[in-house]
Amino acid sequence: MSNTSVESNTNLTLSAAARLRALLQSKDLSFLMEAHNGLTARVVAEEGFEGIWASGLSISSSLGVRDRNEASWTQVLEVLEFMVDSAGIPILVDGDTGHGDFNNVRRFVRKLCQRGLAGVCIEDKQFPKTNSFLSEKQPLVSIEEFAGKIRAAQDAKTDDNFNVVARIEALISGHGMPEAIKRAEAYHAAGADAILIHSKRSTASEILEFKEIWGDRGPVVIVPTKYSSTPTEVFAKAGFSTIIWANHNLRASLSAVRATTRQIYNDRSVAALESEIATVEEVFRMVETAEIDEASKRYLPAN
Ligand code: SPV
Ligand code: MG
Repeated sequence: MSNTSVESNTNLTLSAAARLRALLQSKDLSFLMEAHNGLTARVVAEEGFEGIWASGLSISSSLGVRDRNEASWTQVLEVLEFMVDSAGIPILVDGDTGHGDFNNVRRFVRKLCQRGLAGVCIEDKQFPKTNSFLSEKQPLVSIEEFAGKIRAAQDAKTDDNFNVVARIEALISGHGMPEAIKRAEAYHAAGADAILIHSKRSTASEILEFKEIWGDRGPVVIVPTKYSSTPTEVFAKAGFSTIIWANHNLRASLSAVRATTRQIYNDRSVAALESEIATVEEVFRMVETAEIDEASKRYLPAN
């Protein structure tokens, strides 16, 4: 566990957006770890990650709804605000399609800037989106329409360092490499700070081919969920900017909660679990409960 605290992280001179920008632009491979609420954001920061992926799949699933814009964007914003408050490291928001047209994108981006989010990733599918691993041939918006959304996001941001990542779904939707490259060029020209090329193949061949053609025209972000067995070194060598580990805390939580609930139900007792699960003291520590006692000394009357 790294020695991080919300206090020390938020006091760094660079804004969260500037720190994410540095990660995206760094020659070294960077990593964003998924979180979906304030507590998981805190875990990710404590374990040493330099940035967070606020996953749409994970946030919506943790709310018990589908990754299909069922949670409204203001409901997502509420979750993001808790994450910013507890993380202290930059958060890249999974902005889905931008929650509508260019105008929704503008309002969403302004709100993300106001709440201290470091960047947004928007994808070139149609609203309401559905998760990329579901169904074939999901419809895309035109290149022109999506380029307009990127320009709208860049024009709307109120922090110059806020990052706009353009996510290409052409490979996911079966449109092939030439279309993916064409889209990357258009989104780059429209001002995207980075391209996220998504793939649902079980090998990395597709995204490696994309990177080979794309070269070093701008940072490229990948999400190795389906091609998870490819060694990370391969991505580093190919010159990718950033890897997103997109949903693993949500999936780990689901397994742990399922196993715990099942065991308690079957045992009709919690005795066997006590040594396996986080202590109540650890929960108090994670949310800095002791700080209240310190503050009480400063702010409450002595008697
Ligand atoms: C998410 O984490 O919500 C993503 C990544 O968008 S994926 O689920 O792979 O599409
Ligand atoms: Mg998503």
